[in-house]
Amino acid sequence: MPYVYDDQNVFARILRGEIPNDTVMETTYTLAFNDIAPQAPVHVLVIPKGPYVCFDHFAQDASAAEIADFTRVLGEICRAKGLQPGEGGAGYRLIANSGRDAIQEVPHMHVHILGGRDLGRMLA
Ligand code: D5M
Repeated sequence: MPYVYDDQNVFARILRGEIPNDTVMETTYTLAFNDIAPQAPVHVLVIPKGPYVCFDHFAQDASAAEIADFTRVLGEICRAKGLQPGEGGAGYRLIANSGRDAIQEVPHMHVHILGGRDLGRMLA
């Protein structure tokens, strides 16, 4: 089945400047902003600027440059927030809810960066 992108979703509207956001970092291909309902002291959403519905759509259709940029932004934010476990930070969790079973609310590919507290075990 082809991916169908709904350009009225809230992140599409943020990208068009129709809704404000609390930007953390912006590059040519990627935007990162604070989650409106933070679940941890650090809760940043990282989205590609392209119209991708979910992670597998992004992985399939995005260019190598978009994917590299997105991945680098994720790492840069983890470091900028002091979360990097190798250098004194206490770690972080990346989550990409995709589709119905994951209860993806916003149908624009995004990765949550969570950190700044003990996040507990996710897989039990
Ligand atoms: O999570 C979607 C996330 O998007 C959820 O944590 C709330 C957040 N959200 C929704 N609207 C906004 C705006 N306007 N700014 C910032 N964050 C927002 P999901 O993975 O789809 O379940």
